[in-house]
Amino acid sequence: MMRIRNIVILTGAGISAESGLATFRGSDGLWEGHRVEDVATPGAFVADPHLVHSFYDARRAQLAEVEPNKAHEALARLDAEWDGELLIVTQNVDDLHERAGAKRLLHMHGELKSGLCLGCGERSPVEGALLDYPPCPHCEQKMLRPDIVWFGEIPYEMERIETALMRADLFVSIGTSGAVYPAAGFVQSAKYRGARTIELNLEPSQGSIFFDESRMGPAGELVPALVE
Ligand code: BJW
Repeated sequence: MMRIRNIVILTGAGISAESGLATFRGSDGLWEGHRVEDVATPGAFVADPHLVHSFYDARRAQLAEVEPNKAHEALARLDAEWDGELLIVTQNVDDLHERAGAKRLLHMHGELKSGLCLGCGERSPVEGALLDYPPCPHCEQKMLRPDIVWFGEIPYEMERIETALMRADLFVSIGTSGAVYPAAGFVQSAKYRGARTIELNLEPSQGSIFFDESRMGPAGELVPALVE
């Protein structure tokens, strides 16, 4: 049995589902009532900034009503206790991993509680509504857009992720459908480098065949069981 030192964990919307946040592609998916292309592309923001700001402002406000669940808490415990390398790469734009206490974490698709300045390109924390057009704290211009990686944009920290994947002995994917690249390809990168690969999901993901092991069920049960 290979000794595990370096772990990469990829999380998706399914890990936050038991906290009450909708996933993207489920039957109660977030996109119901919104066409993806209406809100999740740079072109859509240019065409209708009011609609896009309203959508993300509502989701940012919803964060105050939800709490991290057992899966977030289990990963935070693993982060605190694991003395090898560990990186939690989340596709989620919520803040539930950090509220559970995770530190070795990056948000590859951006964050609801951040704004990206169209003037100076700086990222800054946002608490209220971007529809109020708050000024950028760096350049003072009222040009903040949601700091969300939309289709056609390059996700954050790809180099750091690729480096971690190259060093990983274990890759765990939790609550993601495997429908969106480049995250959907991480399992193949990790496997190519020799990592053991495990998926935890309610149902087989689109990349299920690439995993050495698939455990099906709710993240709130499967993640604590994996970590303990
Ligand atoms: C549970 C559960 C429970 C439920 N317990 N499980 C053709 C081929 C390949 C690629 C492309 C292509 N055409 C275009 C592309 C690229 C494109 C892409 O992938 N498109 C696809 C539609 C094909 N990708 C991009 O444009 C990306 N950028 C890019 O590729 O740049 C080029 C580049 C990159 C790197 C290197 C070099 C070049 C950017 C993608 C940005 C994605 N953004 C979004 C929207 C954010 C806005 C927002 O939040 O509103 O990010 S899309 C949306 O999907 C969101 C999510 O992070 C992402 C993934 O969704 P996720 O998390 O998997 O959620 P679901 O709902 O799909 O799945 C949930 C799962 O949980 C399900 O399986 C459930 O069963 C499960 N579940 N409850 C456990 N309790």
